[in-house]
Amino acid sequence: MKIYFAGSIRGGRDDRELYMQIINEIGTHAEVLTEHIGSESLSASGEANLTDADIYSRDMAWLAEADAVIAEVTQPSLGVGYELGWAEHKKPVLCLYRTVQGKRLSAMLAGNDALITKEYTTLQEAVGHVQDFIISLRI
Ligand code: 6K6
Repeated sequence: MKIYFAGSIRGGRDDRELYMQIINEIGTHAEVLTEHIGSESLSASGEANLTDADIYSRDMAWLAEADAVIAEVTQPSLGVGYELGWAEHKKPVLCLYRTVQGKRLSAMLAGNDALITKEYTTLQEAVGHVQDFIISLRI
């Protein structure tokens, strides 16, 4: 099974380490097409050897190839929003949102029946949501 993991890059890298931990968990059940999203060397300022057009073409090809999408959506990101809009109604999609005091997830995700949205506070909870989602894909 191939999973496309989506997380903020130019939207901000504050949650990078969390992405890496979620990617590691997904990787114990499935192939993660986008492992680089958690990479320390992928900063918000760039992957110098790829043009934006290269990144777009590569990522859209991976998205089309994926069996499902898992997105960490706490840090708002135009790219992640675009990927989710493309994937809805085409693939199963799990959105993980870390509860942050004083903030709320966009209604365009929270109110969207085409997406499974799960809130969490601890990594353990996020891992549980990933496991439940992957089990549901196998049924
Ligand atoms: C990083 C900084 C500048 O250029 C880079 C390299 N860029 C990307 N590499 C890989 N995937 C990317 C890149 N930029 C966007 N994406 C895709 O969009 C990823 O699959 C993420 O899920 C999402 C992040 O979008 P932004 O808007 O936060 O960058």
